[in-house]
Amino acid sequence: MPFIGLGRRLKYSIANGALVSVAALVPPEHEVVIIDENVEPIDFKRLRRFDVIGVTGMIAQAERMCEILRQLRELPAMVVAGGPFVSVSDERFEALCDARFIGEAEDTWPVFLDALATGKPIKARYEQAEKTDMKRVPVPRFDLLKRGRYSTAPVQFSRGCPFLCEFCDIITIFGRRPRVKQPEQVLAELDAVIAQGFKNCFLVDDNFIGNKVEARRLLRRIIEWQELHGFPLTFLTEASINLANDLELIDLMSQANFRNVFIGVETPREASLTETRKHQNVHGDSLLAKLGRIRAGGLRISAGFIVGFDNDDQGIFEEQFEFIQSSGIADLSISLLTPIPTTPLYERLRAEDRLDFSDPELIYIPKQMTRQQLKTGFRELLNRVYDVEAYFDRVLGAATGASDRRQSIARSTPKMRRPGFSQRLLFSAVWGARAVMLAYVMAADGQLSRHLRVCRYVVRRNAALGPDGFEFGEMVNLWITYWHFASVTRQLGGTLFGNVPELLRAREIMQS
Ligand code: B12
Ligand code: SF4
Repeated sequence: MPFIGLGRRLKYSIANGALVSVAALVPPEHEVVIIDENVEPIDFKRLRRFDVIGVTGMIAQAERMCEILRQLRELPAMVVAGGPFVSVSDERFEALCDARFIGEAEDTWPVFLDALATGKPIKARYEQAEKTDMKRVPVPRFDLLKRGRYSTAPVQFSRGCPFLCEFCDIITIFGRRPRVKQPEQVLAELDAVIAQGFKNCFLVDDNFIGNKVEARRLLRRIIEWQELHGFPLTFLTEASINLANDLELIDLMSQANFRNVFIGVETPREASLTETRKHQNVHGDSLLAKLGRIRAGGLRISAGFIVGFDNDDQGIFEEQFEFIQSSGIADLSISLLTPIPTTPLYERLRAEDRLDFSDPELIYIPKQMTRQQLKTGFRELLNRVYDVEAYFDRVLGAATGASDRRQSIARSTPKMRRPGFSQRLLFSAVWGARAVMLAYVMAADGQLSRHLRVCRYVVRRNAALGPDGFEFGEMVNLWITYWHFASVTRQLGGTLFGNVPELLRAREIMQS
């Protein structure tokens, strides 16, 4: 998602991991070019000179993938498709490309390229017999990413997750036994990442702590690496909430300069968590207590929430709103429950005859609400959560104890270079300029006076927090982040929001 901060498209935040990983599997005698529509338009004429064109994407990009594949069919190249969405619905791409790649491609992609180069027959469908041995995965081709277009590099440590969440396709694509790279491999990737000028790194594992022993082993090596290089990288990742039960792991993450962790909180309603087999969120103490421990360890939390479980009735929207406000989580995504093919949820709804593709926004029949009630409640919840006052209420509400957390981070990373006075002055000037730009964008959108009113209230509340309050730069950053998320929410409010690709729907209609 491009960062909609200051009215124009800033750098796309995270480079996609598949692009650089699949490129690294191509033998060196071939030339590889990465084209990422998130940062540049596709020049179809230029594509005429290529022999093979591969397309990747996830469910939210499925429509666009199909449009692109249709246009590519007009070119002389061999056209192939792979990635998360193809992996769960490959037959839907049958007519759109010459070959589909299901799941991981470390074995199949080189076999395909070799067949092509040596004139052997090509198959229409490739699927690995065995899961990839992560110890053999080469360093991704970060050097092929357009420099300066991304803020964050993708590095993958593990694949697979031990949990059982009913809606999740990670376990159907990658399996439940987490497979990991060796620390040396990851460190080599970090070297390659900083060589390309990156300062931020997303460990793009779906659950970084799927194997806690290995995660600890890696973190210790990352800490040494950071100290050796003067802490050149900040990290963010995704993890299951049982991270809260392992204070040592949280501390190691903090020492390794992990700043943010995305957690699938999903819902405060226990019956819904149990229904969806997200038992790790129910076990032990409350969700709020767990989130509090992770935050106290120095990690900022972003989170995902879902509405539309069978145990969700119309009261869920208020319950989610109250929970979200008391959680203090600033950056969050809320989704409608989406049955992805291959998942146990998809199969269950099919068995219950509740898949219904007549509504492109919601492809199943909810249990305790009409579809319209669920969609309206979802939209209203999004708008409430991203109302500017609600946003700052929860951010400031969670700030208590922030100075202790800052001190604990400073203790965890004693060898990290802290900015001197002149550097701090420069940062303030930069943030000041950004604040002015943001005000300009808000004025153009007719929202400046409302934000200025809220700003006065926020500044007063922030001052009352004393040492726990946010510094000027942090506050501007929060406001820009708010603007980004609120803009995205506004876009979602008026258009399709259910992550349900038309292609999926059309196919199912044809089948029924
Ligand atoms: C980082 C990430 C993001 C980033 C995106 C960054 C980016 N620029 O793409 C952010 C945070 C923005 C994001 C957002 C979303 N994401 Co996301 N995301 C991921 C995550 C964690 C890592 C992706 C990655 O880099 N993987 C590493 C690469 C190496 O793995 P891979 O893509 O599977 O590639 C391998 C094979 O698939 C294959 N392959 C892949 N492509 C191709 C192409 C060819 C030609 C070939 C031969 C092979 C091949 O080879 C690779 C090596 O084996 C994945 C989960 C995961 N672990 O992969 C989810 C995931 C892709 N996201 C998912 C979802 C649902 C979303 C959202 C819709 C969530 C939401 N409700 O809002 C949004 C959509 C955003 C949008 N509008 O585009 C789902 C997709 C489900 C599906 N089956 O399509 C996943 C799988 C997670 C999940 N199960 O929930 N996401
Ligand atoms: S914890 Fe996350 S990755 Fe693991 S099964 Fe549940 S949703 Fe999927």
